Amino acid sequence: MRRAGRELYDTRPTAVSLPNALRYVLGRMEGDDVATLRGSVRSAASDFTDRLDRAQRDLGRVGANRLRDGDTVMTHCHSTDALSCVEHAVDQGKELSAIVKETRPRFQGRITAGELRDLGVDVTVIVDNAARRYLDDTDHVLVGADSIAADGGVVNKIGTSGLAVNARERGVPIMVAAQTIKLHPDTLTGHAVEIEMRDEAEVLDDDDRAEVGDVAVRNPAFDVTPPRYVDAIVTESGQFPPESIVTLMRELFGESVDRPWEEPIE
Ligand code: RUB
Repeated sequence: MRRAGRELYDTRPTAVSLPNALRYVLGRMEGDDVATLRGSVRSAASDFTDRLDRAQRDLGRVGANRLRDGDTVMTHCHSTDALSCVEHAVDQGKELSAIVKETRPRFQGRITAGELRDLGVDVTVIVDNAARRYLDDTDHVLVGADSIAADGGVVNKIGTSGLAVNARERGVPIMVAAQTIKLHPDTLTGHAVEIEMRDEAEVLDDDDRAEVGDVAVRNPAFDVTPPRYVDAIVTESGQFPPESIVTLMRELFGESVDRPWEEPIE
């Protein structure tokens, strides 16, 4: 299990939900024989997924309270936490519209567009570069997070920070929907969140490359939105101004953070 944990840990460096999940499950692994060990892991994994489902529902109820009937939200990427806020608002009988950024290079915005439409939301898809133009028609920017740092910085899909700066300039509030599993405990001790760099072929494929020629390509998957551009972080424990998220982080993790996947394999 620890070996599998290490392999999982190494898959993606930015989203902290993965190490936090490993912390939860491997930290509860106990027993002297295989059957007991297996049982403890299975039961921890099932508790964990139940808690996730509950947290997403609770968070959705909190986020929905910020949305009024007739509001338009602008989204970036695809976040199930952000969608939970919209879903609960719709359940409360509010009619909502959404302006959905397509989110190059992997177009996760298309998933968001389809799911919002299925919820009965009036959806308009735009290219990422059109966001500023449509901010005047927007009541809330609503995004998720891959990690939240102790200073309240929000790590999310590349393009979130530019959207937040533009939204602030247009006076549109920025709401981040993020379960507490997105709080990054390593940042309590000064570590920075590593930003995943992805394959350049996602930006220029072989045909594009043949046309454009020998140029450098950079494809960071995430960026950091400084806390001053974020109005509220909505969690299952209520909403927080980004600057006070550190209090919640200390409550949940204390000062020391376990890394059970790194413990020696006997
Ligand atoms: C996904 C992404 C999402 C957050 C939040 O990036 O940036 O906004 O992960 O999602 P990628 P959720 O597609 O590269 O994984 O709220 O569902 O956890």
